[in-house]
Amino acid sequence: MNIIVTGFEPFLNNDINPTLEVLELLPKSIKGNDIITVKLPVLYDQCFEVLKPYIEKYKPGIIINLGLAANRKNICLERVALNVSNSNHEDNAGIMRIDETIVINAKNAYFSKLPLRKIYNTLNKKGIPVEISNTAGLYICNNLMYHVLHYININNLDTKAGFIHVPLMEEQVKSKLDNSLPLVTILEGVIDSIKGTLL
Ligand code: PCA
Repeated sequence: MNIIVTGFEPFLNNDINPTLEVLELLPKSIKGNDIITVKLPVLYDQCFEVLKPYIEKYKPGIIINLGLAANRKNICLERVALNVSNSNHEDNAGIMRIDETIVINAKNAYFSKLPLRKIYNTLNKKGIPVEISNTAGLYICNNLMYHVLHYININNLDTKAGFIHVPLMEEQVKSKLDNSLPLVTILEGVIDSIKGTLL
Protein backbone atom coordinates (compact mmCIF):
# COMPACT_ATOMS: atom_id res chain seq x y z
CA MET A 1 0.00 0.00 0.00
CA ASN A 2 1.07 3.57 -0.56
CA ILE A 3 0.88 6.09 2.25
CA ILE A 4 1.03 9.82 1.55
CA VAL A 5 2.25 12.12 4.31
CA THR A 6 2.22 15.86 3.70
CA GLY A 7 3.79 18.84 5.44
CA PHE A 8 3.57 22.60 4.92
CA GLU A 9 6.15 25.19 4.03
CA PRO A 10 6.91 27.95 6.58
CA PHE A 11 4.22 30.63 6.98
CA LEU A 12 3.48 33.85 8.86
CA ASN A 13 6.19 34.34 11.51
CA ASN A 14 7.18 30.65 11.62
CA ASP A 15 10.41 30.52 9.67
CA ILE A 16 10.68 26.78 10.22
CA ASN A 17 7.74 24.43 9.83
CA PRO A 18 8.44 21.30 11.91
CA THR A 19 6.22 19.27 9.58
CA LEU A 20 8.92 19.54 6.90
CA GLU A 21 11.52 18.26 9.36
CA VAL A 22 9.23 15.29 10.04
CA LEU A 23 8.92 14.57 6.30
CA GLU A 24 12.72 14.54 6.02
CA LEU A 25 13.09 12.03 8.86
CA LEU A 26 10.27 9.63 8.03
CA PRO A 27 11.42 6.17 6.90
CA LYS A 28 10.88 5.29 3.22
CA SER A 29 8.55 2.49 4.24
CA ILE A 30 6.61 1.35 7.30
CA LYS A 31 5.68 -2.33 7.68
CA GLY A 32 6.22 -2.86 3.96
CA ASN A 33 4.13 0.13 2.91
CA ASP A 34 5.75 2.89 0.86
CA ILE A 35 5.77 6.38 2.34
CA ILE A 36 5.42 9.21 -0.17
CA THR A 37 6.07 12.65 1.28
CA VAL A 38 4.71 15.85 -0.25
CA LYS A 39 5.52 19.42 0.70
CA LEU A 40 2.55 21.76 0.28
CA PRO A 41 2.32 25.54 -0.10
CA VAL A 42 0.45 27.61 2.47
CA LEU A 43 -2.01 28.89 -0.14
CA TYR A 44 -5.78 28.57 0.08
CA ASP A 45 -6.28 27.85 -3.58
CA GLN A 46 -3.29 25.67 -4.27
CA CYS A 47 -2.61 23.46 -1.25
CA PHE A 48 -4.99 20.73 -2.36
CA GLU A 49 -4.28 21.26 -6.08
CA VAL A 50 -0.62 20.42 -5.43
CA LEU A 51 -1.59 17.25 -3.54
CA LYS A 52 -4.27 15.96 -5.93
CA PRO A 53 -1.96 14.60 -8.67
CA TYR A 54 -0.09 12.59 -6.03
CA ILE A 55 -3.36 11.03 -4.85
CA GLU A 56 -4.27 10.20 -8.45
CA LYS A 57 -0.86 8.70 -9.18
CA TYR A 58 -0.19 6.75 -5.99
CA LYS A 59 -3.77 5.82 -5.00
CA PRO A 60 -2.81 5.82 -1.31
CA GLY A 61 -4.61 3.70 1.28
CA ILE A 62 -3.70 6.29 3.91
CA ILE A 63 -3.24 10.06 3.69
CA ILE A 64 -1.93 11.90 6.72
CA ASN A 65 -1.71 15.66 6.42
CA LEU A 66 0.48 17.46 8.93
CA GLY A 67 0.42 21.11 9.95
CA LEU A 68 1.95 23.32 12.60
CA ALA A 69 -0.27 24.76 15.34
CA ALA A 70 2.18 27.01 17.17
CA ASN A 71 -0.20 27.74 20.04
CA ARG A 72 -0.83 24.09 20.95
CA LYS A 73 1.20 22.02 23.34
CA ASN A 74 0.05 18.54 22.31
CA ILE A 75 0.02 16.54 19.12
CA CYS A 76 -3.55 17.20 17.98
CA LEU A 77 -5.51 14.51 16.17
CA GLU A 78 -8.10 16.58 14.34
CA ARG A 79 -11.63 15.21 14.48
CA VAL A 80 -13.39 17.43 11.97
CA ALA A 81 -12.94 19.68 8.93
CA LEU A 82 -15.51 22.45 8.43
CA ASN A 83 -16.61 23.83 5.07
CA VAL A 84 -15.55 27.38 5.84
CA SER A 85 -12.41 29.48 5.83
CA ASN A 86 -12.23 32.33 8.32
CA SER A 87 -8.98 33.76 9.56
CA ASN A 88 -7.50 37.20 9.95
CA HIS A 89 -4.16 35.71 8.94
CA GLU A 90 -3.12 35.94 5.30
CA ASP A 91 -1.84 32.95 3.37
CA ASN A 92 1.61 33.07 1.77
CA ALA A 93 0.15 34.96 -1.23
CA GLY A 94 -1.42 37.61 1.02
CA ILE A 95 -4.95 36.24 0.66
CA MET A 96 -7.33 36.53 3.60
CA ARG A 97 -10.64 34.68 3.77
CA ILE A 98 -13.51 35.70 6.01
CA ASP A 99 -16.61 33.48 6.29
CA GLU A 100 -15.95 31.86 2.91
CA THR A 101 -17.35 28.50 1.95
CA ILE A 102 -14.60 26.13 0.78
CA VAL A 103 -16.71 23.98 -1.58
CA ILE A 104 -20.09 25.39 -2.62
CA ASN A 105 -23.07 23.02 -2.23
CA ALA A 106 -21.01 20.42 -0.37
CA LYS A 107 -21.29 18.98 3.13
CA ASN A 108 -20.89 21.36 6.05
CA ALA A 109 -18.26 19.11 7.62
CA TYR A 110 -16.36 15.85 7.33
CA PHE A 111 -15.01 13.70 10.13
CA SER A 112 -11.46 12.34 10.05
CA LYS A 113 -11.14 8.80 8.69
CA LEU A 114 -8.23 7.98 11.00
CA PRO A 115 -8.80 5.74 14.06
CA LEU A 116 -8.39 8.69 16.41
CA ARG A 117 -9.13 7.01 19.74
CA LYS A 118 -6.82 4.13 18.99
CA ILE A 119 -4.00 6.48 17.99
CA TYR A 120 -4.70 8.62 21.05
CA ASN A 121 -4.47 5.61 23.37
CA THR A 122 -1.21 4.43 21.83
CA LEU A 123 0.50 7.81 22.07
CA ASN A 124 -0.90 8.53 25.49
CA LYS A 125 0.31 5.20 26.85
CA LYS A 126 3.81 6.04 25.64
CA GLY A 127 3.69 9.44 27.35
CA ILE A 128 3.61 11.43 24.10
CA PRO A 129 1.51 14.59 24.69
CA VAL A 130 -1.59 14.05 22.55
CA GLU A 131 -5.21 15.14 22.34
CA ILE A 132 -8.19 14.70 20.07
CA SER A 133 -8.96 18.21 18.86
CA ASN A 134 -12.40 19.36 17.77
CA THR A 135 -11.17 22.21 15.59
CA ALA A 136 -8.43 22.32 13.00
CA GLY A 137 -8.81 26.12 12.93
CA LEU A 138 -10.34 27.79 9.88
CA TYR A 139 -7.12 28.64 8.08
CA ILE A 140 -5.12 26.60 5.54
CA CYS A 141 -4.96 23.31 7.46
CA ASN A 142 -8.74 23.04 7.81
CA ASN A 143 -9.01 23.97 4.12
CA LEU A 144 -6.69 21.12 3.13
CA MET A 145 -8.34 18.61 5.47
CA TYR A 146 -11.76 19.52 4.05
CA HIS A 147 -10.60 19.20 0.44
CA VAL A 148 -8.98 15.80 1.03
CA LEU A 149 -12.02 14.34 2.80
CA HIS A 150 -14.36 15.84 0.18
CA TYR A 151 -12.29 14.31 -2.63
CA ILE A 152 -12.44 10.90 -0.93
CA ASN A 153 -16.18 11.24 -0.46
CA ILE A 154 -17.08 12.28 -4.02
CA ASN A 155 -14.83 9.60 -5.49
CA ASN A 156 -16.16 6.88 -3.17
CA LEU A 157 -12.68 5.97 -1.96
CA ASP A 158 -11.98 4.05 1.23
CA THR A 159 -8.76 5.97 1.90
CA LYS A 160 -8.09 6.52 5.57
CA ALA A 161 -7.32 10.23 5.65
CA GLY A 162 -7.01 12.80 8.36
CA PHE A 163 -5.12 15.74 9.72
CA ILE A 164 -2.65 15.99 12.59
CA HIS A 165 -1.48 19.32 14.00
CA VAL A 166 1.89 19.37 15.72
CA PRO A 167 3.29 21.96 18.13
CA LEU A 168 6.49 23.93 17.56
CA MET A 169 9.63 21.88 18.00
CA GLU A 170 11.76 22.46 21.03
CA GLU A 171 14.73 23.03 18.72
CA GLN A 172 13.14 26.15 17.20
CA VAL A 173 11.70 27.98 20.20
CA LYS A 174 13.47 30.88 21.83
CA SER A 175 12.12 30.41 25.34
CA LYS A 176 11.59 27.25 27.36
CA LEU A 177 8.23 28.74 28.30
CA ASP A 178 6.92 28.36 24.76
CA ASN A 179 4.76 25.35 23.91
CA SER A 180 6.94 22.85 22.12
CA LEU A 181 8.02 19.23 21.84
CA PRO A 182 11.34 17.71 20.80
CA LEU A 183 11.42 16.83 17.10
CA VAL A 184 12.02 13.14 17.94
CA THR A 185 8.79 13.10 19.98
CA ILE A 186 6.79 14.69 17.16
CA LEU A 187 8.31 12.20 14.71
CA GLU A 188 7.50 9.26 16.97
CA GLY A 189 3.92 10.51 17.31
CA VAL A 190 3.52 10.69 13.54
CA ILE A 191 5.05 7.25 12.94
CA ASP A 192 2.84 5.71 15.64
CA SER A 193 -0.20 7.39 14.08
CA ILE A 194 0.66 5.76 10.75
CA LYS A 195 1.21 2.36 12.40
CA GLY A 196 -2.06 2.68 14.33
CA THR A 197 -3.91 3.40 11.10
CA LEU A 198 -2.32 0.37 9.42
CA LEU A 199 -3.41 -2.16 12.01
N1 PCA B 1 -0.29 25.33 9.83
C1 PCA B 1 -1.29 26.29 9.36
C2 PCA B 1 -1.12 26.35 7.87
C3 PCA B 1 0.17 25.70 7.57
C4 PCA B 1 0.56 25.02 8.83
O1 PCA B 1 1.55 24.27 8.97
C5 PCA B 1 -2.70 25.97 9.85
O2 PCA B 1 -2.84 25.42 10.95
O3 PCA B 1 -3.67 26.27 9.17
